[in-house]
Amino acid sequence: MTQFKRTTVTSALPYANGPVHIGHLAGVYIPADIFVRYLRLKGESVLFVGGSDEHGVPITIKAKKEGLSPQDIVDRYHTIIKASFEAFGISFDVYSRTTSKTHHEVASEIFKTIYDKGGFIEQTSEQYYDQEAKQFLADRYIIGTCPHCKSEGAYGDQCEACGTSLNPLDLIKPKSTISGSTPILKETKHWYLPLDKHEAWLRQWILEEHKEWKPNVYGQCKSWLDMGLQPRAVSRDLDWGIPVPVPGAEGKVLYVWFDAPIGYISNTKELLPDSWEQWWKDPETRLLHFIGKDNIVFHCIVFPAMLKAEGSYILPENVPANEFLNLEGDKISTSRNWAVWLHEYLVDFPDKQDVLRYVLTANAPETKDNDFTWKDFQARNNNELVAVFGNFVNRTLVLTHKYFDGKVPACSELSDYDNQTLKEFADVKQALEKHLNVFRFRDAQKEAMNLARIGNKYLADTEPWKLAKTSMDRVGTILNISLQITANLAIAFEPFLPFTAAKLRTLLNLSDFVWASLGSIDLLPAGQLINTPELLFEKIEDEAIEAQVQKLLATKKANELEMTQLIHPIRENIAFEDFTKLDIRIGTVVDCQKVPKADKLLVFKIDDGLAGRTIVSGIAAYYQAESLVGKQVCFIANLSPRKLKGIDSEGMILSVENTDGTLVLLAPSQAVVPGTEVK
Ligand code: B3M
Ligand code: ZN
Repeated sequence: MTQFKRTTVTSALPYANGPVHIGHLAGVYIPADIFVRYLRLKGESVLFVGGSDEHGVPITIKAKKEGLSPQDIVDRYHTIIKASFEAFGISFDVYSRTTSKTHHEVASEIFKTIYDKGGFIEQTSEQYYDQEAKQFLADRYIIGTCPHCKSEGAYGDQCEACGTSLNPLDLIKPKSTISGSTPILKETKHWYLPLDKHEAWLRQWILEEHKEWKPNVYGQCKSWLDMGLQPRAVSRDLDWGIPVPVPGAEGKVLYVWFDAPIGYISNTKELLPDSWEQWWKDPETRLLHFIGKDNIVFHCIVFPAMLKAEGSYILPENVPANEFLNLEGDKISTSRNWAVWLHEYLVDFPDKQDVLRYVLTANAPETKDNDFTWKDFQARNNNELVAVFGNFVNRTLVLTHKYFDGKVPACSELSDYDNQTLKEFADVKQALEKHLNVFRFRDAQKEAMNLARIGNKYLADTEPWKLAKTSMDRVGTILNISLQITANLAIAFEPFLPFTAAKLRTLLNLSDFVWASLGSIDLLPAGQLINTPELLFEKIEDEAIEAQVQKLLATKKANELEMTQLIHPIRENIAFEDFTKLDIRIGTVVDCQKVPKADKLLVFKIDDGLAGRTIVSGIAAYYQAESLVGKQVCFIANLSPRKLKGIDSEGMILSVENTDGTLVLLAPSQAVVPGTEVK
């Protein structure tokens, strides 16, 4: 085991194309902040680096939509994001941005070094080009019909109706979203990082030397490595980003995932122009990346390969990635506005940053996706923060003022019960460290809360308010112990609830404030003055929770309304005679099979009341063939027969297309005689 001299902690750089929400906080920024605060409290040397990710196509699309420049967009969101992090006490040493001059320089230099060492390969491929706009089209700038579900408006990289990832070349009837014209294919050259050449050492380094990584991280890396790594393009044809700094690269910029992780380095350099290298190049520095699960491959495979190719950097020691946080049972989504936005939370719940920090850590998606609900938020606040932590501290402080004029009383003889309580609480430090050292923040916070539970129980059991008439010595001892526990809470909770810890520190005039003192029962000397008590937490009423639930319901309604707008406008009127030309009938399915070598097709044998007929239908993705036997369907009986995959299809089975692109078969609401006509 290497003994590290210092720790560089990075947290993913959020895209500056929208504000940040509770999912970001729970998955990345709170865990990183807890860890950093813990190390600082231990007196370790640590640097916490953050920043905004300001390049990439989504930002250019947003800018176009709003008629602004990409710079306007990133300026707006960088400011909002930075302010949200500050408000929640995310204690970055530096929070900068990838549009900074330093970043452009550092990213270009790293690219050039790798390039000069022959670390890239150049490849030419055909990509869509908009002749009117005179530019190559990023995948997101091309829309067309999805080759899978046939819905319109699928993007070049993904169909949002059926969720399939696409290659832009597969889109049917592709259109440029910039000019509306049909793009042509044109050759373009790009630089690729040959990950295949890095595979061997990556395998050894991750799979053999880092078995301690979290199972979700290790597992994802293993499956990428087992699939075999391919060269990855690190440049794009785009006019927003860092120009590729080599000859023959006009109109090309670095791919956003190439420059973004370098942002960690640039931001360090911006803060520490003279000593940044020790945080990135000294083997005695421990590098940790806090990220969400969607970023694992970039931080465990691509970025390390870049750093290795460059040659002078250290590699991460660990990448404690989290899973996702859902909101009230649904995936958090920026485009559907399904989120609790931090800047809005601060308006609705002013000065309650620690409540959200507490709930998000208690529910952190450390090993699996987790759910945030407003009911749980309320319950944890009222039953844990108010009823246990707040109640204990408040009673202790109020009683100290009542019986001892706000001065810490002396401790006299200890009872067996006192000793038992002190023993219990002596274990807390070790328990906390055990979890914190391996990034198990939920369990760690539970241990900190356990300290408050110990205190609360101690006060409830000893009932000092009943002893005031008989033995003030005893009251003094109980309150001394309770005050020492309170002081310990200020230390134990500093990483988790920094605002509350600071308040406690002030209330107690606590000067000895280091992690090493955790567990001590001499934090507050007898006679020390305690300030006037102030409530640490307050109850959250049903109305406040109901308002949040209503807000989400309104979002849901708005989203549904938007869905219905996907329904196509009514087509041109037709004459009645035109309708009567269609012979639509009901039949019963007597047999149904998959068509070999055609994953979308089913072949039906239909009882049509006459001789029976065969119809091929593209519905295999939505139904099991066997399950349809015996069902009635609706079909067009007089459509000219067509050959599909070598089978004569005599008609067409009718179905409806849902707004999500799925197909549902039409049937009469009760069984009818096969062959009856639809009128
Ligand atoms: N901006 C993706 C994200 O926000 C990306 C992270 C970059 S970390 C270098 O999820
Ligand atoms: Zn689709």
